[in-house]
Amino acid sequence: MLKTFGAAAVAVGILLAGVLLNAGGSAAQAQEPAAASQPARELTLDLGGGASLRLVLIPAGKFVMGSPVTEKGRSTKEAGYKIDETQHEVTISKPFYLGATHVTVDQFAAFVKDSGYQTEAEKSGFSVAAVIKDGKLELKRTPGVSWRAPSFPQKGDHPVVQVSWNDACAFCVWLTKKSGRKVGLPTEAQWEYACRAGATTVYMWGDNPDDGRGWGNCADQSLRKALPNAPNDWAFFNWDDGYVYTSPVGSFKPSAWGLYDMIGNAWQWCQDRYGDYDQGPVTDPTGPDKGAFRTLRGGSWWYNPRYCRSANRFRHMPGDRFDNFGFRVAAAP
Ligand SMILES: [Ca+2]
Repeated sequence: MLKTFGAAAVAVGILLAGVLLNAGGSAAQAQEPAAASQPARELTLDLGGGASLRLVLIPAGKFVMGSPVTEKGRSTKEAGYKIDETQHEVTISKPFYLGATHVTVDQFAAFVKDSGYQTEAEKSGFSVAAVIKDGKLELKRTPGVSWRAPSFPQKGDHPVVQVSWNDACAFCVWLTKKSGRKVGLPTEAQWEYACRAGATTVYMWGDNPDDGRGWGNCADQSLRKALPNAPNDWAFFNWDDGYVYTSPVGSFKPSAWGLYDMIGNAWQWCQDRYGDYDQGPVTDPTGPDKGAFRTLRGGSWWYNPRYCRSANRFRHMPGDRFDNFGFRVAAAP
């Protein structure tokens, strides 16, 4: 289900300078005193206007990225999918900070207020809205839809949506300037490492999607009730998380590493271009050098168990934005 992004709302946006985080130790800020001790467990960045953004320290370490061929829901050639989750060992050589939650509407508003930035949806005057009508979810190119007005009500503590990869990078460039600290989108490897938080199972809570109650806001029974006429092959989690659309960030259980909503709520843009993984063991991979698509992770409020797996990969053009595309930021210690 839910793979039907037919109308790719491609807007060629500003091309931002790379905001890659883990390319090396150069990410550390020169003006900071050489730390004799470990970086602090948490970091809070001031966004101005009373808004702030909290990040948690993710330790350096090693993990197996991707999924075993036996994993239920994994892409198969038979199902017409690309095999893109080949398991390989990844070393994350340095600790890094990752946003405890998605960037919220209020946090994004602080950026817009300070910078005057207009998102790609705003500049082009339209976006693709996810509209529930006659018991079905439809994607419609709609004038006036943007992060300020997605196609459902949101409050300030919900994840900002209708933001493109370019928009998310613009936020990171702004916050880098404002905070004096290198801020960017996480790489796919950083994201999956942090999502797993040591777990080797399909989901951070285990292998069974039905055990995920209380962990996040996905395509659950609330959404199912709103979509009585959904196609028969659409799958839903068997639990009810109470939300049809997005939920306030931090509403569900944090992971073992203190991160909220790594699965569900809104897709999270990652830095990398989409492509095949390296075959062998790698350290701090940053994705392929070429390729039009950028990656997203984590599933969202309208995505089913298959798409909410820790190893699942999703991709879109950097100008695309939808009612379930958001992001969280990473920062160097
Ligand atoms: Ca839900």
